Amino acid sequence: MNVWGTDGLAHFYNTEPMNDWPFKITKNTRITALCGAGISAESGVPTYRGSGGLWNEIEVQEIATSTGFLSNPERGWEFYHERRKNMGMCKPNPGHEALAKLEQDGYDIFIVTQNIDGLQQRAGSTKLIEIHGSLWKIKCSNARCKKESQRNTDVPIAKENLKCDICGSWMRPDVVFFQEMLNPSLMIEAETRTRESDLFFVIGTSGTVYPAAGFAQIAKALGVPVIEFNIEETLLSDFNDETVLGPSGETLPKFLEKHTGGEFKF
Ligand code: BJW
Repeated sequence: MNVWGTDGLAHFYNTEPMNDWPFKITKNTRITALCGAGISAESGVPTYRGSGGLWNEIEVQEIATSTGFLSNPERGWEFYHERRKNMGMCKPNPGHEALAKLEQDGYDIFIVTQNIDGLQQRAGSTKLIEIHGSLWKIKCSNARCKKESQRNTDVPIAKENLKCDICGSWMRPDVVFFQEMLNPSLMIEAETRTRESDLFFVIGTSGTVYPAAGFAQIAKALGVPVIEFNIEETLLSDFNDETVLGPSGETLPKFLEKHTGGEFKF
């Protein structure tokens, strides 16, 4: 389907790998992929928004903000322990694996993921930054405390480890809550890479959360081709050159095989 956007440019909504897209991906093509919860949906990880979305079930202000979480840390940890338990049972899917294999085959792919589940690293991607943190790291909730963020995969975390051993404050998941700044050095890395890209993928994100969604807009403004992979149109669809509709575990491998001229095989 070919749709004319408000900017007067043609926007393509495809359910099949594009036959007419002229771009050939080679090992010199610098690809950046902005990923969101949708890429993990086929692994069984719930998305945040839309039907079945995690945020429909909870009061976001009470859990996913610093003041909400610290107003009742036991309730907050109950929520995050449950997610650790569920996510720990999930496995990477073909969408994660296709991006990981692309890197392993020598293609220049860099991932800016909003996901905290660690599934892309488990699939084998290493050139990746987690801009919203990780469910598998914890840190002290006292910003002035010197304790460093640490990896912790316990489910549940033992009660004594939920208090900082330096200052006694509550530990919290090392994720980015609403109204919290994202790590500035990761922001610079993401923006620099976006600006240097030849091709930009937007995979499984609703594009509602900033500053993450802004990277797709930066890429577009710089004339970098932006290709979206999603099961439906999003707020970013009008900024994209193409939207490939369908589950990313199916569309991504096909797309990559097709647009490398068959050189990449999944
Ligand atoms: C598939 C699929 C399949 C399904 N295949 N696809 C007004 C305007 C602009 C900004 C703001 C504003 N008001 C407030 C803000 C700032 C705020 C923000 O953006 N809010 C918006 C909601 C409006 N941003 C922040 O607060 C950020 N910090 C910040 O801005 O600091 C400065 C500041 C300081 C002081 C005051 C205000 C600002 C921080 C954002 C942190 C986000 N944190 C979370 C939680 C992480 C921890 C946890 O998980 O518990 O990160 S929120 C949640 O959303 C999570 C995600 O990473 C993030 C993005 O969600 P994502 O990945 O896009 O998921 P969904 O569910 O939204 O979409 C899934 C998509 O997949 C859908 O499109 C499906 O169709 C698709 N899909 N199956 C392909 N098989």
